[in-house]
Amino acid sequence: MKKIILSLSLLICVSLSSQTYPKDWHLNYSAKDTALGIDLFNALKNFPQPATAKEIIVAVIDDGIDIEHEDLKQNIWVNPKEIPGNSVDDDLNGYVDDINGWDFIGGPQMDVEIDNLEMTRLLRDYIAKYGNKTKKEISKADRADFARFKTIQAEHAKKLDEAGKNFNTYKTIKQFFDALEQELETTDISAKDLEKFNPTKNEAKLARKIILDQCVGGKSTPKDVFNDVKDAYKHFYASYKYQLNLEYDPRYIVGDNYEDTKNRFYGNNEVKGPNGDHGSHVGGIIGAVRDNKIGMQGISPLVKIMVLRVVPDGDERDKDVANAIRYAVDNGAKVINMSFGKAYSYNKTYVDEAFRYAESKDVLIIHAAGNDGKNTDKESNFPTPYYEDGSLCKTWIEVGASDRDQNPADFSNYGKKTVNVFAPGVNIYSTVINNEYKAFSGTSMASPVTAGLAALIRAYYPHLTAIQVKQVIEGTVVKPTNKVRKPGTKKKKTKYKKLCTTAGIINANEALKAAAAIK
Ligand SMILES: [Ca+2]
Ligand SMILES: [Ca+2]
Ligand SMILES: [Ca+2]
Ligand SMILES: [Ca+2]
Repeated sequence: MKKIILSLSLLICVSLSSQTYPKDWHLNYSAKDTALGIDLFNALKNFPQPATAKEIIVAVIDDGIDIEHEDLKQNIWVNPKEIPGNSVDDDLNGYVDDINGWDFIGGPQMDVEIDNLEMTRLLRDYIAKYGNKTKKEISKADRADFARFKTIQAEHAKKLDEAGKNFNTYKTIKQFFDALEQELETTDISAKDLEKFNPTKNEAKLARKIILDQCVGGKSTPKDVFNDVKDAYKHFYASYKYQLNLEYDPRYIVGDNYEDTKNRFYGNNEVKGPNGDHGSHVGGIIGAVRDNKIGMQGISPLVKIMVLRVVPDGDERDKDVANAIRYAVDNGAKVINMSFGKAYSYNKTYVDEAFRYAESKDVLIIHAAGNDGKNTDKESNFPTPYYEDGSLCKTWIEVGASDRDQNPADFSNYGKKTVNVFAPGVNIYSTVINNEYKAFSGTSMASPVTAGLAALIRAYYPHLTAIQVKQVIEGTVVKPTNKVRKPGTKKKKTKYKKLCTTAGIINANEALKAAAAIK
């Protein structure tokens, strides 16, 4: 599931104000401006592009990308051997008219927008298998499986209950806000003007009060609060009505035989999908056009973004993740970014096989650690670099998120054994659909900062293997030694060495220095 850290709960709404964060802070390294990013500007100055440099394809497995975006278009991968629009699979890779990548969650008629959480899909299968059987009726061989069923069932019931309550709360709040918007005829109003406005309806009066309370101190505008409420309503609507709904299964849209993992060839070639904000943001961090004086700057100047649409509003499916990995590897990607994750896996064996394939083909995999403020040494965030036999994928980097002060983000997952590095992931300004730009926070943003650096290193020093690039990035982190707030807690203190394997935050200048020294 892709998770942008939005201020979803209005009642504790603190709009993340992008104004207080310099737009390119994540590329800088300035204590004076409290913009402690990856020091890319110095890196590019200190290490000019070698004559042997070559363009690197980065596959972005996400919810789609706006390939027409003014600041992305030039850097979107184009399949050189495929003729567009002739309904022929010219390059014989199994995908018809795959010009910029592939959409694994689309069908002949439309695309999947919202899907279940994995726990919902697992529970549906378990109910079919065990129904109302009690523990006594279960054979010894099935006991462990049955226990997993019961755990998932209890967790699902709890989530559904919470989602239902939140949905009803926001339904009411949204009615208030809609009433106010109707009277105002806009949401684009200053707090000052809203203060002078006298709504007639009681509902609108309540909304006005909520908004003005949120705008105290000037960190949020009324428009921010309107948008927060709309986003929160949409979020809980999707989660209650679809993601957790056992009756809802959108896979018919794709039309594949879902259980048949041998067939990798399904989906459609339209890669933007119904939204694509998240994927476009991720793509921009890696490879927005650097020298065009518009929008923002990506990290690598020599990059093409391959678009693989796999992530719905809900949990991505293992089958699609595995097939996207194989597509990326077979069509030339040297780095794969995965800014998604989930609490349960449906078919880990199948995903493992795809990662083993990527590892064997020298492809680097960068994965977001997740946004639950939890320790992934104890609770997995799938996919994981650990194969079922316990061995480790050697070309994988797991990434937590840091802020402009080099603190770990309070939402970031961490793990002394399971997270490798931290990278900037708070208020990152980047591209979203329809030629727009927004600041998002999440390990979803920290992962492409790392993937961008990996792409830069592989572009400048193409003789380095994926394992060497991983070693370079991990071996050159900046290691803050001070005590920092432990993610997911209010007051607990910890140190970076307890949060990840390398004890630090990635740094482009140090990484290029180390990479240049490898002959
Ligand atoms: Ca093709
Ligand atoms: Ca074609
Ligand atoms: Ca599509
Ligand atoms: Ca630009």
